Amino acid sequence: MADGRLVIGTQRYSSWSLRGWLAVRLAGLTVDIDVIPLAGGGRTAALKTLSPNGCVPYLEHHGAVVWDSLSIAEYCAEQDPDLWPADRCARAVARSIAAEMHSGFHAVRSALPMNLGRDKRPPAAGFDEDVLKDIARIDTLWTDARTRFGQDGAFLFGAAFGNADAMFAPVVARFLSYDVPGLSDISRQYMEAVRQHPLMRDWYAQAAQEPTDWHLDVYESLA
Ligand SMILES: N[C@@H](CCC(=O)N[C@@H](CS)C(=O)NCC(=O)O)C(=O)O
Repeated sequence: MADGRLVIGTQRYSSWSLRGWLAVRLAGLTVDIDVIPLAGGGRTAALKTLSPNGCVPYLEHHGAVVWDSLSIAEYCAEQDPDLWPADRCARAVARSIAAEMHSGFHAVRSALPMNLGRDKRPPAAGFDEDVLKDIARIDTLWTDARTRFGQDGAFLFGAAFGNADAMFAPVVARFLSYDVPGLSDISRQYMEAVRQHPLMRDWYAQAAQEPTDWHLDVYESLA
């Protein structure tokens, strides 16, 4: 019997859901996963009466109610502290970059929406200055974390795929599908490691099984 449930949106598109789902799976919570097809533009009626903020991801676990991806990541780290690095200074950086992802990078998020079905190609309109600035900042964060803290493995803070990687996993998906320019070799290797992580393979496989009538023109028609 499950200890609760995690509600997520269409896996093809829902970048915030991916973050919450990764944290829940990494922590090994035994919860049912309910997928709700998103309507696009924040107008998914079924969510408005479901979660306190009308959004996914949304977690119920042993009587606790948790919404918002970063809160879910923190809740999961209470169950499994290894989701953050053990070293205090590394952990401070991991939390900071996870928070920076959560509150920032608006240009990348709006110009390059996650669509796991998109073939690897740049947007027809190219990359504007704000998007390139976000890409450069993310490249710096990844390169810095990998160089300073990640030497003993393939992820930002080493061998373990943790909360910081979970927060950036949808960015990896975007950077791959929009074939973004200007990334260091270190970032490119990191993206490949994230893409090949078993949980990411699972997520992509599940997304590929979603009914095609869940596809949204607003994302599919992006040239
Ligand atoms: N800050 C929130 C953002 C969550 C969010 O915007 N989720 C989107 C799906 S990716 C959503 O639920 N939108 C509402 C809707 O489709 O009605 C978080 O980190 O979880």
